[in-house]
Amino acid sequence: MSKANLLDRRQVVSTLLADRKDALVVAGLGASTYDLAASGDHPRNLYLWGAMGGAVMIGLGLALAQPDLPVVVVTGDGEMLMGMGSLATVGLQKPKNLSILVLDNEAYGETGGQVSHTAAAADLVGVARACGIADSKAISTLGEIADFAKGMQDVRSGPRFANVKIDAADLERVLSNRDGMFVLTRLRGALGHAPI
Ligand SMILES: Cc1ncc(C[n+]2csc(CCOP(=O)(O)OP(=O)(O)O)c2C)c(N)n1
Ligand SMILES: [Mg+2]
Repeated sequence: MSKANLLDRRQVVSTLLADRKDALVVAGLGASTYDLAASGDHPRNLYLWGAMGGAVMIGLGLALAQPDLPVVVVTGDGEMLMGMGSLATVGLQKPKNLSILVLDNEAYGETGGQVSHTAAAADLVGVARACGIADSKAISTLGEIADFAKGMQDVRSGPRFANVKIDAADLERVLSNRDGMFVLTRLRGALGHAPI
């Protein structure tokens, strides 16, 4: 695909979450968290301001704890590369309600746009599939994002993984609440649980 056709990350995330219903959403640190905040704050959003490499493992924990709710992880290629081993655990556990979407700008955008491994040989779709996530694919259109969003509502057909090549533009930061306890307590409250 030519660079001109690459998707805008904010459009991807707002399309993904346009009809999110009860979904729990985990965003990787940095730009994915800004994208999630830009699509609208929500008590079922879990923003990561750190924990690079932890997004899928956190999503997996939520998915196993809440098997009747859709859980979606939206993260960057750099974050996913750091937490690549978590795909092996997802492939082992096969949580049917977990969906993972990687926003792949082939760069560590947050820290200055250093070129990432996905610009060369690293194929995250191939890794996810080889780890046992059979429903793993590359996505390149908003229509496919909308289909992925429909799929993620089916808590009996996952896990699923998709990698979408996105425009590497460095967009204005939309900041979510940075207090981790607040975000976590709010999410627990939305699920009917008392604060920790
Ligand atoms: C353990 C650790 N190493 C490095 C960093 C610095 N860091 C923060 S965001 C980031 C890049 C994230 O890249 P990616 O997930 O691809 O997100 P993008 O900004 O490109 O969307 C890095 C290296 C960090 N926060 N934690
Ligand atoms: Mg990136």
